[in-house]
Amino acid sequence: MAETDTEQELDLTEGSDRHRDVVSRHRPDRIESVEEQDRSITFVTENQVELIIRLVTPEIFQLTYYLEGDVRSDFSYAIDPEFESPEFNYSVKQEDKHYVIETSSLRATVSKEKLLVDFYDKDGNVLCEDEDGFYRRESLMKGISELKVTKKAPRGVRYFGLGDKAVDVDLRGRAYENWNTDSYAYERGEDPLYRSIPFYLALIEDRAYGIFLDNTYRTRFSFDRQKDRVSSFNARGGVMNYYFIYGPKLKEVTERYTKLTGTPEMPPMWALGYHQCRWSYYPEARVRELADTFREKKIPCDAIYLDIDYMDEYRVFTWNKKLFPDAKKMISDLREQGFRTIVMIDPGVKMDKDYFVFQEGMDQDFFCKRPDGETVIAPVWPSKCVFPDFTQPDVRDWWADLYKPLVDDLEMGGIWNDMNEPAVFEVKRKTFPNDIRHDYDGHPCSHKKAHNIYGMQMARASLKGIKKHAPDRRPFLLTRANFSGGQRYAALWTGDNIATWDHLRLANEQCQRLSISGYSFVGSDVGGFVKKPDGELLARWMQLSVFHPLFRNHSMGYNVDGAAAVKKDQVELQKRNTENDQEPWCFGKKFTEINREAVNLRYRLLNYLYTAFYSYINEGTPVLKPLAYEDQGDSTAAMQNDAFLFGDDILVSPVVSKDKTVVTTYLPKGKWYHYWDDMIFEGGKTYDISAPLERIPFFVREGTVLPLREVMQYTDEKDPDVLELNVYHSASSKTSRLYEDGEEGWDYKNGEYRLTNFSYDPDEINQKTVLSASREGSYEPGYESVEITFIGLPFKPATANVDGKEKDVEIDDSETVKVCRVNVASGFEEIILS
Ligand code: NBV
Repeated sequence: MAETDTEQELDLTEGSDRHRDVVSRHRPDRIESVEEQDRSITFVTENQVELIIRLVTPEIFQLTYYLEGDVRSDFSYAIDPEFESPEFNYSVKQEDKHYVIETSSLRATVSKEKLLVDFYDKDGNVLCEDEDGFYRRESLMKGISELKVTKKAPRGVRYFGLGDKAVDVDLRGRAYENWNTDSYAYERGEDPLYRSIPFYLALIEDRAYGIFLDNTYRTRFSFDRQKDRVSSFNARGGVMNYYFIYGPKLKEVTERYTKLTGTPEMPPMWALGYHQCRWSYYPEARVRELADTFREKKIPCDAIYLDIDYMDEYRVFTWNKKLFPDAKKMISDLREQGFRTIVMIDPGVKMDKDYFVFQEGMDQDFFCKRPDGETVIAPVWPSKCVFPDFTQPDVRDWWADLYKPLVDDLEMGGIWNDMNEPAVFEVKRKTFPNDIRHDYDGHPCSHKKAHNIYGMQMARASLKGIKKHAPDRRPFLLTRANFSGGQRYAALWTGDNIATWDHLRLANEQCQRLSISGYSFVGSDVGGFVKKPDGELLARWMQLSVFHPLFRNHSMGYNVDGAAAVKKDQVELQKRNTENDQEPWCFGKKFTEINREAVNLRYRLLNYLYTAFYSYINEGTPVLKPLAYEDQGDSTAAMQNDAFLFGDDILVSPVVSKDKTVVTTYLPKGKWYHYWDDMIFEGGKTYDISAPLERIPFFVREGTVLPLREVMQYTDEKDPDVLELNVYHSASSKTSRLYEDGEEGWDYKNGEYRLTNFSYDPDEINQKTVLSASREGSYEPGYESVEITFIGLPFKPATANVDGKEKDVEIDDSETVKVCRVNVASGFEEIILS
């Protein structure tokens, strides 16, 4: 096995007995001792490599490797502090060549000779085998420079996940790095990007497992890159500490990883509405005009963003009074019109002795420092900046309180954290030097270790502030940089993309990938951040993003520095320039209509999306899933990049190429209803589906009860009068659910929610079908009646029996599908159609 490092450091100059550096390498040899305690089994080899296998759940094993003299700390930012290991049985046995650890789901063997670890399912099928296993390299001058585990990558194994990598769905054949990087105008394949999620999934035949490397240093994952059937993951320091997470379903692996690293709380419903952003909307008159245009044109919208220019020369937590003379009044007027305002806060604090944030931070010694104690000063928007060390609890508390005027006094709807990789201008490296010091919550370290979690800890501090100063409202926070576990704190967008068709495809792939990597509250800059889309590209992007959890149109626009504009008295210029506009109405009447319909569709689907969030938050189920998640034994499904699942029962086939009005799409097995015309498609086949400009093709799984909400101009415009339910007939039974609550505030945590479990039970032989509903929770929704449409019935019902009473039904017996409508009370329990 070739070493991955070079031998340079040894510098064996003839005649000298001194070396530039002294390197040592470690690979475990024979096991010398084994000890078992509290679900942890410790193996020590003759050359003093120690492996601890901790059984976290029957499906999750944590593997940690140490060497003699290592400091042991199990501190992790990624693992959800609320995660609890259950009680379960397991055994440890000794065989000829191995130790065998077994739970009800998973078996791991540890070879006596080389400490190689292999994983099997309970039937003995191979899941994952060490190739070379553990390796560590360190040197006198650099300390630990490589920690690595090498595994076999058998033919046919597919790899998924790893967060936001800008590549097709299967990761095989490449290596990827995790190092949070400001990647303005990134291209397909560019790596690393803004965030680090060192978690991947593998599918071997139809068995899935995942690996989460809980290490915040720069990490690298390689999936059969050299076509040598080897995969590996390594870190540039710290401890080799990874979790093996068994499925066997891909969905279960994602769910288990997500539970381990945590989920956010239910978002406010408005955050799932449409958002409009731009760099930057100013002055106030422009923001008001924007808001009025949405309402005039009847395009629903719930949130408007203010990018950096609202600040006083980019000083965070201040306002440019010339551009926004009365922010409080503007925000409250916007609220009256149904908009939430969201403002940007960056980590860089302007160095200015007359600026309170700088003064307070300096007085309390809260900014990041160099090893010898100097404060780090680096250029970002306000030129020279200092940076809070968000890894210090006191700093986070201070930062949280800085939000009081924004969220309490001004009742800001949400906060947007940008540039928190942290991004630094002018230097090639784009960020801090490696030797900057961080507290790391009482485990002091260098930036090498803290870089990837800097943005995450900023988001954590921001969330704390928003929650503390608006305790009755649900927070909305958007962040750019993050790390595994950071999904607990903030939604995220994929960064500075470009208005090209390939970026539309990438947005689709990146959002799917983030979602299966535990991060479901995601979206892209709709229309592209850099450059201007044409009407068609924007329309297709809007249509795709109807199905992305975060639906936000954002662009660079015609970007004139706000502060400079004020100085040069050019505010009017910014106001008037429309050259690069990409709001939904900017491409003529036809496209305005198409975009309005897309946003309307989003608002129709909000209850369904909200229910998908409920599953995400409570069960870790990803909101977006590649088709491999639908049928992982189906190799055609596993190869699809464009089509994806939205929630459990909708399959979306977006148009991601120019001039295309037909999409070729594979449908996995089962029957699927084309939403637009209720045509039924038999899965397991590929179809050409008509996709005129005004429509994105999507399909509903047979047997589904799909809630559809009344379109409003913003989510809390009024209580809906009715809820519609589309019931898509299937020959066999299926359950669906609908989660509802107050859509804002915390009452749902005290039981004020309503979870309706629907069961659709057809009896085709007797030409009968039953829809039943059972409910839990005390929430009473605002609507009183439910309009139910049964679609695709194979017979023509004569009556509906609703909770024991006969009711009229309305039949629409078109040639292709039989549709039957019934109106019932919102608390109905059973409908029998016969
Ligand atoms: O604050 C300006 C932009 C913002 O609009 C964008 O969404 C961020 O990703 N920000 C980056 C800084 C400058 C980018 C060139």
